[in-house]
Amino acid sequence: MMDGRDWAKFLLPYEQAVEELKVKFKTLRNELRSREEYSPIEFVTGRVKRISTILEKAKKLNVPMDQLEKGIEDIAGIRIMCQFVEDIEKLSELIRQREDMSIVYIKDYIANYKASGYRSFHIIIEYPVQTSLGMKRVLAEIQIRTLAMNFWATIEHSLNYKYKESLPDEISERLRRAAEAAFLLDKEMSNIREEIVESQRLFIDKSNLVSKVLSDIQQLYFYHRVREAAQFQLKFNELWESDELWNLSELSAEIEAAIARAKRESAKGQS
Ligand code: 0O2
Ligand code: 0O2
Repeated sequence: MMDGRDWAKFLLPYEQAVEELKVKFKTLRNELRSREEYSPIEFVTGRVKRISTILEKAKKLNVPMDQLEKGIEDIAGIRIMCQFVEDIEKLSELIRQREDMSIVYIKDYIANYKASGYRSFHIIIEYPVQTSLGMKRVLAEIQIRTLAMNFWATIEHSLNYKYKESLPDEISERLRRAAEAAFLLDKEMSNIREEIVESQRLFIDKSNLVSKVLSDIQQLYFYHRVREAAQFQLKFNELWESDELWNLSELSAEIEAAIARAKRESAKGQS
């Protein structure tokens, strides 16, 4: 109790905020997983800053002891890990839309990464907690980062903790290079992901086209175009066996034209 403050009581609303926010973001992750089969949230952690680090930070930032609530924004801290860099934007949009917290400001350490190499997207929010004494708004920091950014930050943080300010220059330089490597890893993973999504799309397009060609051939039988239908079936079999299905759209167009001809002639015959 450095300033006669009852720290346990002071930290209570922050503890409540961290617990509630963890539950909310874990629930959001589960909800998105069941609704959309994919969630931009991989996992969520949270912590209340330790008293000693609150005091150190207050000293570093010249925050008077009676201004801690406004001056130290990360007493309550939530960390959300994502698989891909693109998820960070999606997630920050979801946070922007929420009505149970409001954004105070954003620190984009991805676009403007720190000299140390640190990358992460920080959102400072104001969050209302309902206490037995009424509603209290507390500040909280949400750090959003990829798994690679988190891997780097966790190790860099523990080295900095161990060596304090005296990290040898050579190690700092190697850490900066490691941060660059993590950044390239994220980029490569995003590229791989895009290719997977694209090949899944092509696969769906192809299987839709196969269904369409086969049902169009059936239609020709319906118009008694038996010979034509058999010829198209033969062509389809050839393409299928030689694995040249990219020619399928040409065949599909030919069959469509044959159906249109058959329809015209059948209409003429009826009139
Ligand atoms: P699950 O089902 O394991 O994902 P609490 O103990 O209640 O105060 P919490 O959130 O349980 O708080 O613990 P903490 O330490 O704040 O958060 C750790 C959560 O993050 C745990 O999930 C870990 O499993 C998860 N986690 C940590 N590192 C990784 C990681 O590298 N990958 C993945 N996928 N998850 C990680 P839960 O909440 O126990 O649930
Ligand atoms: P903790 O709880 O130990 O993580 P400043 O430090 O003055 O530049 P400020 O006001 O502290 O800026 O806010 P900033 O920069 O947004 O940093 C808040 C938190 O971001 C830090 O909390 C870290 O968690 C993380 N962070 C920022 N820079 C780095 C970095 O270079 N390396 C790592 N590993 N993390 C960083 P604390 O205060 O360190 O506390």
